[in-house]
Amino acid sequence: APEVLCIGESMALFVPAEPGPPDEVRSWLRTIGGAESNVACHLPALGVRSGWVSAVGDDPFGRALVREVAAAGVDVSGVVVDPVRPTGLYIKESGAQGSPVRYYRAGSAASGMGPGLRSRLDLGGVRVLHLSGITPALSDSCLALVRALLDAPRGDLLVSFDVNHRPVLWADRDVSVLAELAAKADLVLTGDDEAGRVWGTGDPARLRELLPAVRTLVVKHGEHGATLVEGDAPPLFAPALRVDVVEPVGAGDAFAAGFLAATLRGADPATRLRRGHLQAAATLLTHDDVGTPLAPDVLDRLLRADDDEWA
Ligand code: KDG
Repeated sequence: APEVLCIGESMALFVPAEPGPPDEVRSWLRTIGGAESNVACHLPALGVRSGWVSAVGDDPFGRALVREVAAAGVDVSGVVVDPVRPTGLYIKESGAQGSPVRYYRAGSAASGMGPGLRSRLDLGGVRVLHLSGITPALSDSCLALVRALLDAPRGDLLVSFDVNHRPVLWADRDVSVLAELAAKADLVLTGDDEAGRVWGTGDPARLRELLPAVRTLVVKHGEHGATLVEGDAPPLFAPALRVDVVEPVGAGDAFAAGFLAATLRGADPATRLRRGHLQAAATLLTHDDVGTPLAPDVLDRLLRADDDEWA
């Protein structure tokens, strides 16, 4: 059984396969992406069993998604095939300065997920349920699903919530919903920029006060580093690794995977943040949403290095 179950939409991802403005590009490389499946795809390489649940269309992109996520070692047995709605798509106009992302996902199979999915989940042996703020923006039924997951009694199961505020998805929706949902999770990951849009502050101490029931809060400060606020311990900042960014999309998911894996293995707080940064660095160095993990000897050296070798 998976230790970490990630739920959320993944899509076929198209990136230009030749230089030029997107309206002139004729060759596109088709890969896959989606915040939650990105997290799931990182985990097996980190020694953590993972699963991914979503709905895909009964179409070639849906089949490709399921096959390619499974190829990363992820349990995809919970994925539902929607006979009518299609698999969503998105395109990424690559660049180190942030990549404009365009979605073609309205009415997608995953947007048809709803609270009924909860009773079909096999949570036996699952230690972490990983969700993100993308799902509640997809449709009213997806919002109801996320609410149902956060409201159900959960015993020892830990619910992790990555805020992942995507402004285009919230254009017609009330973003305070994200604050309401995050407040019910056990672990919240957020960038300070998106926290500013959701809570009006990216300050870790202030966010801690706004999320009193959240046990573990990680606030990411872009290329500078991240702050962990957990229980009653004083906030802990860890600098990020300095890298020459090729393309940033997916770095947050990589961070979440590294942090979750280290947390499940009982690592100390500083190591958990470093594991997050190292996994993010590997993704920042590629055009891919997931990327290739850094070599084990490089990881070991960086985990033991002094802070001043970092940011
Ligand atoms: O975190 C990366 C994701 O944003 C990307 O893979 C696409 O899931 C995606 C989304 O909805 O933005």
